[in-house]
Amino acid sequence: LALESDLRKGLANDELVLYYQPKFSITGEKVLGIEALVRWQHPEKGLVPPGVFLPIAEETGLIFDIGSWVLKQSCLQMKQWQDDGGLQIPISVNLSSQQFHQMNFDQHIHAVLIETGLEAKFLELEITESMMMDAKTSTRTLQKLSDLGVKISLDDFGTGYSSLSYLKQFPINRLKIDRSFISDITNNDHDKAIVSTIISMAQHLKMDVTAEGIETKDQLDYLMQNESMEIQGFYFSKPLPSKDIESLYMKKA
Ligand code: G
Ligand code: G
Ligand code: NA
Ligand code: MN
Repeated sequence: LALESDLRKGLANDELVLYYQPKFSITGEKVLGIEALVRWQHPEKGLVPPGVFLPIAEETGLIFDIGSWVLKQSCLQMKQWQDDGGLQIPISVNLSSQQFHQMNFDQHIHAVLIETGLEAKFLELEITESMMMDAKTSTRTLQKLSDLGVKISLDDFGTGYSSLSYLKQFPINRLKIDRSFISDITNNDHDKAIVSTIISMAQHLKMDVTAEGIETKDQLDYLMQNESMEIQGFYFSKPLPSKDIESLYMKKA
């Protein structure tokens, strides 16, 4: 496959780049965290989104090298923002299933933290429910990661097939409410019920909550009563190159 060998070369030639999407307090005044999102700056095709090349990376095993690169680069960048800009917020990194389930993944994370100098509490790993199908192995890995001091977020929450008992046994710090529950929240009573139930459940389980995919003022206004909720979405910011994060948001954190 042409794209596969392109991707292999791209990785070697430093063509992967990270974009960064800030996550805000509900008023938009504070940046509470930043999510790293990988893109491929292809010499001819331009900016290729992860939905196009990550499936190829997963089929070919390139995902391990790409995943390691993303982790290291994310930690380096946040460490630099902390040292130069005084940021005291976490960087979130999305994991693929194969990456999470690789042998000694916790030791890999530990090594990246040592190498980059980022404190564990400033790294947040985003996993999805569908990655946790083998509950026993997953619990063990999550527990080791949690013992390191890194934070765990359950991404796209509500769209997978996990049972609620997972929430009981996994050391999870944050639920990210999937944007499919947000897109029609001002009109749809079922979405309203689901979102308020997730928020209340998270509070009782002492987990933090992020609402994803906020695109409009109406959606934000609807969520406004949830003071401690973290907000992510195009309404406040789309994913941006690092220099834009620096010029726009360093002061806000
Ligand atoms: O950024 P964008 O909307 O194009 O992301 C599309 C999908 O790719 C999302 O599900 C996102 O979680 C995933 N994604 C983005 N960056 C990474 C990454 O570094 N690793 C993994 N495993 N997934 C990522
Ligand atoms: O699966 P995950 O939640 O990691 O997906 C992250 C991706 O979602 C981001 O890379 C970004 O491109 C996309 N995204 C972020 N905010 C919004 C939004 O407000 N609306 C839509 N449609 N997509 C968003
Ligand atoms: Na994510
Ligand atoms: Mn998500």
